[in-house]
Amino acid sequence: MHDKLRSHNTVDTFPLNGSLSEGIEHHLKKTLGLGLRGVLSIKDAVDQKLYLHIYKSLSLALRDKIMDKWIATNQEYKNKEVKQLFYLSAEYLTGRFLGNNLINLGAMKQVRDTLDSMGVNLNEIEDLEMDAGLGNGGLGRLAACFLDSMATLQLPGHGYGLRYDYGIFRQEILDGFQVEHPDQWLQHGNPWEIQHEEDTVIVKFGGQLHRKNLMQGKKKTEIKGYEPVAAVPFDTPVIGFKNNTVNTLRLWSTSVPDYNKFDIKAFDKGDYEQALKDVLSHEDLTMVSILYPNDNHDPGKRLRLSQQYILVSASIQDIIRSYKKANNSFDGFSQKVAIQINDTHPSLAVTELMRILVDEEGVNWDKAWDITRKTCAYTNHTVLSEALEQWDGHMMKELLPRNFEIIEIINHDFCELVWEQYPGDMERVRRLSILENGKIRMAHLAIVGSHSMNGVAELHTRILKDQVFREFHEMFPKKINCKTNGITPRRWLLKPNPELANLITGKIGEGWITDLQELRKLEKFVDDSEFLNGLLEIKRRNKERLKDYIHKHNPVKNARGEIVERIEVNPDSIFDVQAKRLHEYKRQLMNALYILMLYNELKDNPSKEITPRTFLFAAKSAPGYAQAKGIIKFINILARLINNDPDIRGMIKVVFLENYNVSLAEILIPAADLSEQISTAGLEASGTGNMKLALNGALTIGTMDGANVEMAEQIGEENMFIFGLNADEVKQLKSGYYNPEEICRNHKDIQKIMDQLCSKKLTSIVEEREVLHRIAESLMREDRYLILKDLPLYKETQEKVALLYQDKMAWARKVVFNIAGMGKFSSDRSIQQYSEEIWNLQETPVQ
Ligand code: 26W
Repeated sequence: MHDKLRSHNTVDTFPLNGSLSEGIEHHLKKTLGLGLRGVLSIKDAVDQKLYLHIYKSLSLALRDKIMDKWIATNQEYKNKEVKQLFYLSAEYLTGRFLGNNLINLGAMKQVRDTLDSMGVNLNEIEDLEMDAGLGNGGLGRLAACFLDSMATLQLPGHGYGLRYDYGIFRQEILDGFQVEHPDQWLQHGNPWEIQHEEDTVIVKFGGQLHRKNLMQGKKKTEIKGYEPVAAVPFDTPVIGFKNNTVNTLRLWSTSVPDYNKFDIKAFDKGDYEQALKDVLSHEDLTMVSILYPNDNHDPGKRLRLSQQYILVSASIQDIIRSYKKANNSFDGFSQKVAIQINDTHPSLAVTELMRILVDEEGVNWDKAWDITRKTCAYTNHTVLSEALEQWDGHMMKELLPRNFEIIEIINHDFCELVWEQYPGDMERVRRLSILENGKIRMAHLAIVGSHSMNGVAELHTRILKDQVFREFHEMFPKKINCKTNGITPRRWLLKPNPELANLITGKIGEGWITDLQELRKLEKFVDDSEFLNGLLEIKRRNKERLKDYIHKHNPVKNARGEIVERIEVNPDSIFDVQAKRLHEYKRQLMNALYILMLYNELKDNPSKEITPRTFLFAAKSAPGYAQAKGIIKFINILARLINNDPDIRGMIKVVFLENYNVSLAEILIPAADLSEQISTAGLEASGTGNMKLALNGALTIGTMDGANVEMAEQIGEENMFIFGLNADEVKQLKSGYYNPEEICRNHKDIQKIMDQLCSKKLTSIVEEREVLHRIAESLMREDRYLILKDLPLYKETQEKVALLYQDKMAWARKVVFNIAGMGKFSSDRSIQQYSEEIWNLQETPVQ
């Protein structure tokens, strides 16, 4: 029934001319060796139910088809000697490749038809692919959207990252608790990547520094007695939308994994060193690499520092190697190369570029420093202090002696500069210094070593300039700038919501796919009832698809993993979605407290009728983040209580969706009516889920935080549900007087839920009571994120949502304004701005 929801009718542009079947058969028979067991055709593979093999050989056959464009793209960049951008990121949350590549290639329909004619359903094949989950959340997904946009805009831009053996953990919810499993995304191999052993580089750890005297009093620094680690690159094609550009995502691998030795108990407790101990082939340097599952929290671990250095050193060596093939002087380096540092995780790029230029290429220090700053630019993604990376100086000195020394020199020169500009102001020097109290402040290094630092939304950038990095802004008033985040409309509308994509194309043509501002034209149709009904019907079908998914794939499980109950949701209810990493500042807890208040109201007034609502949560918590894990448990306690209470008459339902990842997002987001973007104002740098949900026709309930502010500008505040303190008010309140107990005294309904959390009313299980108690305590003691403060207004606003939902047409009209206002939030626009204002790239079409 749902096939229609997964096929779209943009026109195919990439002729396969029947050669695809030949390609698939070739790979089935020969590459995968199935010829030996009598598989000579696709039909044979179908008969033997070898679907995974069909997935693999289809992907390999498509990769073959892409190869010519990939080669041509590289050639074009080389021949034209264009400037190239290298995006350095510790995370890429790409999700699955097959469907996206088919769309961007313009080959979806042919492949679907080819497979159909052999009795194979493309959707089922797509579902066999494992998600590439090499990221935690927003930052990693942004990197993936940016790659898509660079290729679509025909810009010479590539990604460098790490080929983690384990990506973000697979989450299971057992008895309401989060349980983590290792993500073995490579267990069936990865047909999209190509290993390039010939480009292996050596990354050096530890050792001692030696000075060699050269002529004219010059000195050279060498590292002796270091421990070498080989980094092997794996390349994945990044295909532009219906053009000839194929850029490269190059991920570095250092390992041959041994999954059996992984200590999952230690992993669960947040102890990654211990978890990996037995998997390491070296004493302390990892051979197996794993994504650190922390979002906005700096663990300060040695293993993470070595990962970051492998990424940085291998990438910079690679960049310089290819630069030298075409150039014999470093004078023009910054005119040919741009490096974007995605948060501070790869900020050692600054010192590594200096090290190679000075120590290995013989460039003098001042010139190298000039080149480095002109080449590097840094993006900040967070203002939370616990997320701003600081490395222990001793650790860095031991692991990376020369890079540490270079930091000391850079810092010395920089502090001198501050002192010159602000003579006598020693305190200021201390505040700005890169090294302080034995720690290295990586953001300071990144700012000093770059020509640009950007925030990811206007409000966030303002906070960087006025608060977090105010004195840097004072010194370098042109350096800090804003590049508001965006999302790719290919992955976030065209692919996951083909019916909506078709409806839109039917009204305004398909220009929006590569020029999202075109969506503005939809405003003309706000009074077109056929269009409005179309929107509502499509939403309804997407909700049914999610309903089926939940029934099939998201049952309630007990502690032993046995299925206790299948969940039925009501597609006529409001699908109220909060999907994002679990973090206190994102305030999933405020949402949950509101649910408890609503539940109480229904219990107190047994005949009360409300707009039926399904509260959908999807969130992973960092394994070592106890408070966040407690909130997951709380939501699941609520779900058990409410979903099984006959008094509620099915009017509210709470569902926690297990293992949120890109593929689940592609099902969840098109089905959402309401998008929860309720962070404490000033703390969410941008958010990008807010954009994905609005683009798919969900209305937003949110605070004036991150990119919500700019969404309100584009959509019209009257078409969103904005509530709560703004960033200035939050700042004021935090520096003044705030007493959560007072809120309880003034609001009976809030007092009641606090009492419930502290009593035996919600659960009789001791362990669960402790969880609830800890939550109540955090709220009453400090309420750092001002949840109780914003709760009354949040509740009021939720009541407005419920009322509006009763008027289908009024709701649909707002949906139109939401979709129509999303043009600004295409990552194509973001990338265009990076390119023009930071990187200075040239659009380079491939013939
Ligand atoms: C050192 C540990 C660590 C790990 C990840 C610190 C910080 C991070 C990231 C910065 C967390 C992250 O993903 N931030 C999100 O980035 C998105 C893309 O810019 C923004 O939309 C989100 O608001 C921001 O939280």
